[in-house]
Amino acid sequence: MSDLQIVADALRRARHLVVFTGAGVSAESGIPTFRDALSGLWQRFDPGELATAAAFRRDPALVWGWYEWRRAQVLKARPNPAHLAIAELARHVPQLTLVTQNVDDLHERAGSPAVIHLHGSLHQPRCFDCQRPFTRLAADPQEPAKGRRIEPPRCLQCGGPVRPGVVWFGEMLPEQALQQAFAAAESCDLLLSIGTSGVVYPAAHVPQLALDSGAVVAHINQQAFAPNSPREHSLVGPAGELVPALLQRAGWQ
Ligand code: BV8
Ligand code: ZN
Repeated sequence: MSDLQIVADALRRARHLVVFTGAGVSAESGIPTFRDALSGLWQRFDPGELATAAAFRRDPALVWGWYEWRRAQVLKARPNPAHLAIAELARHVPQLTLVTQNVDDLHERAGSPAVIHLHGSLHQPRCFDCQRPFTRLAADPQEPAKGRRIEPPRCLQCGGPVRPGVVWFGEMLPEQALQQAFAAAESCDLLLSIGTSGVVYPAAHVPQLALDSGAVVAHINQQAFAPNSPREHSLVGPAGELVPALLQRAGWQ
């Protein structure tokens, strides 16, 4: 029996499904993945260098410009068939917990009701100094021309620089989101890991926790994953094709 059918059968039987997504689920919406966010405007910067508080302190306009460039892309993008199929899954399984590492809002715009954002969101900026939410974000961000920097807006209360509402390297993840994700991984019977390279921790613990807790884990990725257990499967291909195919094989579409 094909891996696709094995996973589709596990999907039909699932009482509690966890869907864990990374940048690959938004790739077919035209959003560069974290690794190839280097392409285009930013190939001369290492995102691991830009996605840090130190980089923001050093050059707030460069980092703010990078995030505004990314936010402009998200606002222009549309959910793709993978986001839509994940939202559809919630209408068929008794319980679905959606956990994402992505900072875009494409899951929400595809209709997924509750999204656990482990690494925050581009759409919730806050003051770098006093942490107050900043609610005056431009509806249509200026797209920085090649290398142009954009001075971040100033906090209305304390005048501090506004930062993106994302979790940077070296920063703690939101405690409640992380606990919810771990608890769901420990109690699910199937976890679909979609479009993630699984290199960033502690988020990358989630699929392993599900596997260690006895769940079936399926990696949906353009790259093949070498399974470590008979309960681990690798479905190779674009998420925009494979997730709808799973829905069909489960007889739900
Ligand atoms: C923490 C938000 C601890 C920002 C992100 C030294 C100092 C400090 C910390 C560390 C350190 N060394 C290691 C660490 C830990 C560090 C870490 O794990 N580093 C890695 C690089 C080794 N982690 C942290 O720093 C975390 N915090 O540890 O705090 C602490 C303890 C005490 C006190 C204080 C702190 C915080 C990490 C959060 C970083 N923020 N995002 C932003 O977006 O700018 S991470 C970012 O990259 C993403 O959110 C994601 O999590 C991660 C990986 O990206 P992916 O989503 O997997 O995307 P990627 O491009 O890698 O892969 C895409 C995949 O999709 C590929 O597999 C590809 O094949 C596939 N694909 C592509 N197209 C498709 C597809 N699949 C299907 N269909 C397609 N069409
Ligand atoms: Zn402030």
